[in-house]
Amino acid sequence: MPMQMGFRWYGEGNDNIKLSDIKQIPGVTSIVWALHHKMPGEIWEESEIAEVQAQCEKYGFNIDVVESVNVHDDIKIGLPTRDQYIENYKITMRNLAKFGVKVICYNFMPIFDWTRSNLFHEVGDGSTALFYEKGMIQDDYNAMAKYILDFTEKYNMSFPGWEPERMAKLDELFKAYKDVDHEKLWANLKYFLEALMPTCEETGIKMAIHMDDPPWDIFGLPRLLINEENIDRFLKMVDHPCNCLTLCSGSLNADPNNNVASIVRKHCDRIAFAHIRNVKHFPNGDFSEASHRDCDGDTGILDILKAYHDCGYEGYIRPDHGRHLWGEGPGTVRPGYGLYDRALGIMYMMGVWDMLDKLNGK
Ligand SMILES: [Mn+2]
Repeated sequence: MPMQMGFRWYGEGNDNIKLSDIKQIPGVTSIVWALHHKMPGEIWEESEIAEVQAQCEKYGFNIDVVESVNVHDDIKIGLPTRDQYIENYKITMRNLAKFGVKVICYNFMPIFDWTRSNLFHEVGDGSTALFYEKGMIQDDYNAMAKYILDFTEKYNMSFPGWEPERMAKLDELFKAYKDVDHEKLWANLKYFLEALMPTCEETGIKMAIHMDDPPWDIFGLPRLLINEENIDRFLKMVDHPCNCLTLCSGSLNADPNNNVASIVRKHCDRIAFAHIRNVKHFPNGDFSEASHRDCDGDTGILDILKAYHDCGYEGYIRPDHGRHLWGEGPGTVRPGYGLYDRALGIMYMMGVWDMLDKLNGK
């Protein structure tokens, strides 16, 4: 079985991109989806899952990969209430398995999900991309949250991990995380995963943790999935074939010291889901997202794809964020999730992959 190409889709009425558009991109077999109206900790009901499956099935897509089932803060903080939320998570896993779901992507970042200082930064060719200005993301978490939330409000969107209900209680959340240092967060992650592994065995679902984005502590909050050493620790900590990675090349390579291709070669059997994204670095530590073409950024896209191919990767793969092109912009597109650049990214990846197949006589 070859690798399986996916495309992230935010759902009917929640995404301007239509499944019929995605159908026209060569090679896509999986819709990467989620129930975006669900708060962390809520149970995903069978009827809701069935609806998405029926929509995707109409176009011949499977719904094998969910991104994400978000983890409740009480689990990350390690509060006694976490057990109830873990039980809810298991019910959601069982419900998802009934519809063929095989991989759950999630993250374990305290309070903030992915973080950027500009969602529509001019790249220089007329397109825009997500941008991270290091100097802007230092102490004032309220200012950063305000930038994102003003944007979501203005364009009537919500971003996963940036639920306005949670963000309204930022000061409270920071207080709740006050004693959660790196070691405490590792312990809470271990507790969560050890509780879920029997349900993974029962359902066949792999839990695939996304890398932290960006891969360093922000606003004094600890982050764990940031480099090869910590990935080694994570996989050893719960050494189970269902404890897997969503290896996000863009997240990791925001730190230029990370060599994503070497991590692929080391842990290919534990990568359930691959995100391919290119990042361009600036000398002062800022970074911009870039097209998937290898030479447009510094991530080493060709080396990464070759590593997956050499290892006989059979998991799921998707283009991660793309630039906004050809009229895509604020109000018409989810930042990073336009149609065109991700479609171009898929064609680039497919071109590389097909050639590697050919050179290897496949
Ligand atoms: Mn990613």
